[in-house]
Amino acid sequence: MRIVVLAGGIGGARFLLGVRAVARELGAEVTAVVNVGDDVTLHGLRICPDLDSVMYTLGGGADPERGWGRAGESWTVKEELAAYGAEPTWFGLGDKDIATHLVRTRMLDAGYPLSAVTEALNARWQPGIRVLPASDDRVETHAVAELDGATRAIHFQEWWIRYRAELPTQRFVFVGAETAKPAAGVLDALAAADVVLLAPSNPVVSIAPVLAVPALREAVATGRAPVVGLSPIIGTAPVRGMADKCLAVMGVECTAAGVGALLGARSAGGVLDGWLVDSTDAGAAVPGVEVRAVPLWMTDEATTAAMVREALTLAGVA
Ligand code: GDP
Ligand code: FO1
Ligand code: CA
Repeated sequence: MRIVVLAGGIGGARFLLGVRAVARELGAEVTAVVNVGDDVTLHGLRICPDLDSVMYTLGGGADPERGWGRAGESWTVKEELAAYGAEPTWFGLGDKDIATHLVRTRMLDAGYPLSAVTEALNARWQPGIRVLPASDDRVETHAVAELDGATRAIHFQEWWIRYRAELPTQRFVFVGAETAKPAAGVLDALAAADVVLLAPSNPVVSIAPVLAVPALREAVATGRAPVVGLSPIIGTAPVRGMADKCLAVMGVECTAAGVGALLGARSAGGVLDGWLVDSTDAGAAVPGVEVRAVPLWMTDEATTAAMVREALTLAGVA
């Protein structure tokens, strides 16, 4: 069996731990197609937070508390940059993490596409799955927000970290998405997939920018493989993070049903055949989508693997 997972950072990475465990039982191949909308260049370094969260988590090198960056990290470079007053001081780069960005930036500058760079970085971490960026082209999430009395588009990282997702915000724009092509390997993986899973990632700033790449969305929406998503919202709150603030910008109710409706049924121009919601949200309905309620807390690899088995069953491939 071939499984393709669309994923963001921390939620996507934890979900992929469960997918990898189930894939090992089944002898299945897994390809993760990861959001690049959070990517940013700071201090001359190209930083890909979601790709790195997936790589470090599956490679056993992620910080378990923060969820992003490396375990056992030190912050000497960050302190030295701050001593120079080198902006932005609101973005913290760890010393170990910086080595990743140095290698990535050097390879990109030498002309390698992000997919090739990602493969090279992952060769060290041996994640046990194939990790692909959604696109080799620039697809960068910006927030159109009220700031200093004006309406301005700011990079997602500034909106998220510096302003804690608290600015009055009109909308998100995925800069470059319209002309972006899926990264090398993405369309082949989707064409060969037996099932496509949408990780319980932030629907607005992790899953939406992946699906904003036109040919990628088309392949998911019209492909032969069934598509099953898992809700990142349990009850009326995200399990962690600020997805509620992102959904508010979209005018979407922060519930499993609200997010399911945002993704929509494949039969109605959306991307879902099936939608898994948490047991506490039993009764949630999404027009045209088969909804099933099961425990959706990724407390450890075993509970996450159980979620993956439910998703494969709902897709009709288990
Ligand atoms: P980010 O890119 O690092 O923000 O991570 P993702 O977008 O991949 O995932 C963030 C989302 O994961 C948040 O909206 C959380 O609600 C969701 N999430 C985190 N842990 C869990 C969990 O245990 N269960 C479910 N259902 N969702 C979770
Ligand atoms: N999140 C923070 O809240 N503060 C930071 O200083 C920060 C730095 C950082 C550096 C590298 C990296 O890969 C991720 C980093 N994050 C930081 C997390 C990141 O901003 C977001 O959580 C994700 O982009 C949302 O998916
Ligand atoms: Ca993200």
